[in-house]
Amino acid sequence: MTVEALSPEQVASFHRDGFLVVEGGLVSEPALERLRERYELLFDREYETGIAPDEVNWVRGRDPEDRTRQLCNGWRSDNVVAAQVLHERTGRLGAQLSDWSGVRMLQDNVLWKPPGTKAIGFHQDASYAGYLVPPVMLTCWLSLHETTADAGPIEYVRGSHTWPVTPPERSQFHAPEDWLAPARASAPNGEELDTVPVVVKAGGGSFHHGLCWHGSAPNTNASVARMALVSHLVPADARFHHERADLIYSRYRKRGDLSLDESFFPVVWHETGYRTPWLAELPAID
Ligand SMILES: O=C(O)CCC(=O)C(=O)O
Repeated sequence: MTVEALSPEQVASFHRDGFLVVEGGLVSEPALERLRERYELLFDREYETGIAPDEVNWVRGRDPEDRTRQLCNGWRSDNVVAAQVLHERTGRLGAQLSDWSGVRMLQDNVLWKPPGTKAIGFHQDASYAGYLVPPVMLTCWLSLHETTADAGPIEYVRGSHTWPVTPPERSQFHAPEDWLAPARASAPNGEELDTVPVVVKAGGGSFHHGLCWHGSAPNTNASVARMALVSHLVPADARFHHERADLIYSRYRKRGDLSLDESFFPVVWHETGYRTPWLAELPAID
């Protein structure tokens, strides 16, 4: 059974902690196996649509085996991934938590963390959103495997969504030795970090506020491969900043028009019932 709405208690706990863990039911059973198969193809650079993801941070044979395998905007390359990260359910639940009237896809992440892979440095997603107005984000993290605390699942610093935004330290993102250091350095008055690993069933996951500090420890579990699929969402009415640019994503900014084009940033859910029309062409995966 999939989760179609969140309870008032779940919404309250998201606002209190800056994240919400959902034990299961965010990905349907039939979709799980189909999605896992797509990871093999994507990291072999076999792209169903003929289009490469916007960022390819690991390629088999090119990059060290102990790195977390990561792509950004795998949905442009693969329609099954697109059907999941652009799912209406994700948008609807995201809107419930954020109080936005509509939700738009900014960017996905395809993450694969086999045993022995290193950490992802702690960061705030919204610190990467300075090229947008408003510079906010809400993230949905889906696990395609059952997770354990030692398998390097995403981890949150409880309550850190109330801390100020800190500029991103890109060199500390992939495989840092001290993955918690950026969060520790940002903690007001040297506050102890209350970290919470997301331990869920396959198909479970979490939502987090754009300012909530998070990352993941190395995968020290000998048998859990740990694949995750992430939707970074923004309000449906978000626009490009007229001046501040992102090195990669501002390539989609048109001259004389600051709107986010729905071919690249589709509206996945809106309270009016609107959803970007081409999303109806994606395969049914549930
Ligand atoms: O899955 C991970 O290791 C980290 C994911 C992440 O940073 C994110 O979802 O923003």
